[in-house]
Amino acid sequence: MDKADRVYMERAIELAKRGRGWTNPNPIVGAVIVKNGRIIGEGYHARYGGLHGEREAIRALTEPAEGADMYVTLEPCCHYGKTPPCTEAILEHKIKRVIIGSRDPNPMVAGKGAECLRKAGVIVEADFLREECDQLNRVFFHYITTKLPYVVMKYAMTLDGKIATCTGASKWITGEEARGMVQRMRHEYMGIMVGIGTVLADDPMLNVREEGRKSPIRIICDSRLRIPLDSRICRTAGQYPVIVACGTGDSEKEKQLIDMGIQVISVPDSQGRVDLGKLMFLLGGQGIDSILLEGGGELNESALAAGIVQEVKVFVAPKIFGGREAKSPVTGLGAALPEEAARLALENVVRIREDLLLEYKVIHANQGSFGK
Ligand code: AOF
Ligand code: ZN
Repeated sequence: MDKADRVYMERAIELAKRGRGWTNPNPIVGAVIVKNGRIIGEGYHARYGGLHGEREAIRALTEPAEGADMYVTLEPCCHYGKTPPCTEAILEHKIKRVIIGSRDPNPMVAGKGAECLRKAGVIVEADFLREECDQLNRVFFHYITTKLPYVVMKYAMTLDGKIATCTGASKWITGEEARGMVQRMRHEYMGIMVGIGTVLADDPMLNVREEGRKSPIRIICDSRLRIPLDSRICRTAGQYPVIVACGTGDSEKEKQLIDMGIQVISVPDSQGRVDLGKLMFLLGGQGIDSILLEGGGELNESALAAGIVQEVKVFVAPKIFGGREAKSPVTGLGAALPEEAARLALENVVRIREDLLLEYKVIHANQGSFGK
């Protein structure tokens, strides 16, 4: 593989990214077809249920693809799903060589796509820029293998670890650009989840206010169904879907919420609170592959303790609020000893003007007595 191969695969990766937020729970995929050192077709999976990236590239061909190379970020599928197998289209168009980034862990495809092409005489080069390609579909890989949503905990705090001042004021902690980034981030997840405390304190909308982006399903963890019927979330349930998860329910309130078009899921744990593990199982079953968890502190701690969080994204603003009563991002009981801490691995540091975005992968969330 040489420099040109890298350039074409990088192009396929860029194309794949355009589908972000639109293909869930399916993957984002980009493909580039090259003949005699020129791109003769390129495309990406743009919408859930639409043509796969490979077929989009083929559809865009400007000349016959016979003898051409295809660079594709994910192993081509070989099954009949919503669309016919991409391997068939590749063979029909007599593409000679297929360069694949990620392997597809979908049991219907895993290894079979590449094998089907090889058997038909196509040269297949696998694992090319695999790490970069795998980064594109972390959510898909997690969801297709576990059927559980990929949960990302996100919060913004000051340098002294506060998410609000001592009076509860939190607008704003980070700058405008970092806040814009959060809006774009929300678009990439199928669900956005908060605890009832956040709804009672801030009466948030939890939608995406940018043109051309979609809003996630709003999921509220509300053990005792305290959500006010006149909260902005409830009032806009017809426009942006809402799921309220409760523990010990209240059938009258439940009925009122259902009448407003809200889905109520009752998943009590032994203490009558929301059983987050069970909730994730049910949300995964509904096709929700990804959730952005936006607090508050109690829910964040329960989520870490329940082991449902895969990633943590922290915005850090160059401010210090101070104040004994000022809220912090993770509360609950917390760890008793440093060795019982939730353990994370730093993956990325991004500077956004004066703010920082720190991205971590969760290694051990519920070790020792953390959260117990
Ligand atoms: C996509 N887009 O570009 C590629 C996919 O439900 P279907 O029939 O659209 O098939 C979905 C599966 O196809 C998906 O889980 C993945 O394994 C494979 N490849 N899917 O949505 C694409 N290349
Ligand atoms: Zn396909």
